[in-house]
Amino acid sequence: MAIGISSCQTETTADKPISFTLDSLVDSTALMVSDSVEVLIYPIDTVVLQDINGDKINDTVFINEPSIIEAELTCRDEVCNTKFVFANSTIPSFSHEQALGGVLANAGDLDDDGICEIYFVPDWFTSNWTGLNIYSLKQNKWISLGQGSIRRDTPEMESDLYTPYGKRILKHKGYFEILENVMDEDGNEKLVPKKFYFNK
Ligand SMILES: [Ca+2]
Ligand SMILES: [Ca+2]
Repeated sequence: MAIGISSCQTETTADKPISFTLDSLVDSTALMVSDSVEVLIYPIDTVVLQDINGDKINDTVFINEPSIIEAELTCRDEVCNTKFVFANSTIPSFSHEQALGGVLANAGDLDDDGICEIYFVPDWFTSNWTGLNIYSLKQNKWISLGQGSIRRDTPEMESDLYTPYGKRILKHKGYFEILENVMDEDGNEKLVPKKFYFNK
């Protein structure tokens, strides 16, 4: 039926009412297109990390979150890259994939080289399982020192399984530990220290 009407109109293109109809079609299409063009939002979070590089000046970092497509639970860049840019441009920027921003904080100087390590816990679309990542500035480059599987810090849960991030990092001579959430074979969850030794 629709095809019949369409071919009928094609046969009478010279007709004014039809050209009018075409114009309004174009107009409404234009309107639809402009309505569907979304404004891309790249949220930026600002965090002060105290003094990271030992120059006695607190260091500020801008956390550039990826732009997301909420309905699809995906990111426009496909890898959900979160980028960290320091206000002090002598500190290099770095990025972490599979992260919608997250918590970035000072982890203290874990290896006693005068520069503080930092930890990053990514945000994600779903789930309260995440990773605690330790980054260290070595030869002007941020490198990963280790990662542990944890649950998000959720104070209302009032359980050790939701221990705050900073308290999960334990400094020792020559190594550090991350308290991970681990399931044993009986399905019981507990905190287990995961050791990371410093390369010497
Ligand atoms: Ca500093
Ligand atoms: Ca250090």
